[in-house]
Amino acid sequence: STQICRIRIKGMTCTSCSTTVESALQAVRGVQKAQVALATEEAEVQYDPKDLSYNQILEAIEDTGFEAILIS
Ligand code: 9UX
Repeated sequence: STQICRIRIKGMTCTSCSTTVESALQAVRGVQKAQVALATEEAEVQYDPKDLSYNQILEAIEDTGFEAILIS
């Protein structure tokens, strides 16, 4: 199954920042698709809720050094 969450990410200032976050998300088991937009400071992540919760997605982002806040 698939869930989608949107997350605000604080502190990204360049495309290298957003690529780092996007790659980290794509490497998490259970993440099916991850897109990070620098301009809007938002990530949209598709994931299988059997594999992980949105909290683990927030943690994966914070592990890259940026603040993550769940939008929806
Ligand atoms: Mo470039 Mo983004 O050093 O932090 S990766 S600004």
